[in-house]
Amino acid sequence: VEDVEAEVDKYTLSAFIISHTKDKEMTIMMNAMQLACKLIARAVRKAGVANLYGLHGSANASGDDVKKLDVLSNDIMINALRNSGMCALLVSEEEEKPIIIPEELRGKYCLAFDPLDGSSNIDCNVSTGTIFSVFERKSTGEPTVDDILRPGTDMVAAGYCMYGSATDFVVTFGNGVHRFTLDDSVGEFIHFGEMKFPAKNKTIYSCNEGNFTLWDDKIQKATEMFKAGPKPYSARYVGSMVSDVHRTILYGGVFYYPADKKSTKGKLRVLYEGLPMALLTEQAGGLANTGMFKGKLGRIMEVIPETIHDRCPIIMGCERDVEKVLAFYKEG
Ligand code: P6P
Repeated sequence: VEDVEAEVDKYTLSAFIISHTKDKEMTIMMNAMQLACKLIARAVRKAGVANLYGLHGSANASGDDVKKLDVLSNDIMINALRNSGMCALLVSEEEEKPIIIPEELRGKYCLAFDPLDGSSNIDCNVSTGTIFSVFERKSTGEPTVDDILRPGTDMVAAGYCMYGSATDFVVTFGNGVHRFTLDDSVGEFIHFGEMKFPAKNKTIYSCNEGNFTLWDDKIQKATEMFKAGPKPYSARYVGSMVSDVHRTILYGGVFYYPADKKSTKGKLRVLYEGLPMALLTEQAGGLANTGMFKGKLGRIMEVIPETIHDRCPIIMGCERDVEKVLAFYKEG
């Protein structure tokens, strides 16, 4: 009995959103979001194997074509959010153009999401995730991209769902970061607690060093500093942004995907990678900076995307380590 009582005392994500936001429309929209993440989690857990069948060009047992997981995840996200009746415009990494919700199903939220970030890792069973950012439209009438081509400081919520050894849902409404873990036996995300950078941050740097020769000399020097010591940092890089950011907030350290000679804006997308992860990082007590971008150092939160798939450089993590990287720019 005690265990059950203890479980009941813990918040489910739904109960948390209601009590934390006291906003009916946000609650309805976030219920659709969590349903989508539960369905994607189930597909990822099951379809990893199905994907192997898919790799041999065969159909699955029921004779259907095996949908690539990222296409399936995209369909799940779009259907759930559209049917919630709370959204006006959706931007997906999988969709070239924004999705305008039909008038009869339209609500006040504009969302950008990557339905399955890091999906290239599925075939080797490395963790992946769904990342989302939420804006509240200011305009009326027909929604346009201007409703979402806005700075991160306009976001009203952001989060991700990580499909790893457990399924973790992490979200902020601008008042702290909260982590939930999926209890499959009841199909509920159970509140795990508030997520913050640790008081004592581990010395970890996380980047794709294969790009080293393409980086500017400041990023190269910062990376050499982490490796040189006096106590060398540990290198940790999953190659799935959700996993690298989740570990960075929980353990400390710095994750960076800087601009380079080939990609002058970096690789990661503003609306559904940079901005949501920057809000979460800042809300957890860290820093999220672009490094030298458009002639200045600046908060990722102040970047305004020029197009819905625009990119920006990323340096995010605990204050100690982000400042160590930025110091090379400040020294000139
Ligand atoms: P690279 C995954 O493809 C992704 O978009 C992010 O999840 C990840 O941080 C990054 O790209 C990895 O890129 O060039 O190191 O493979």
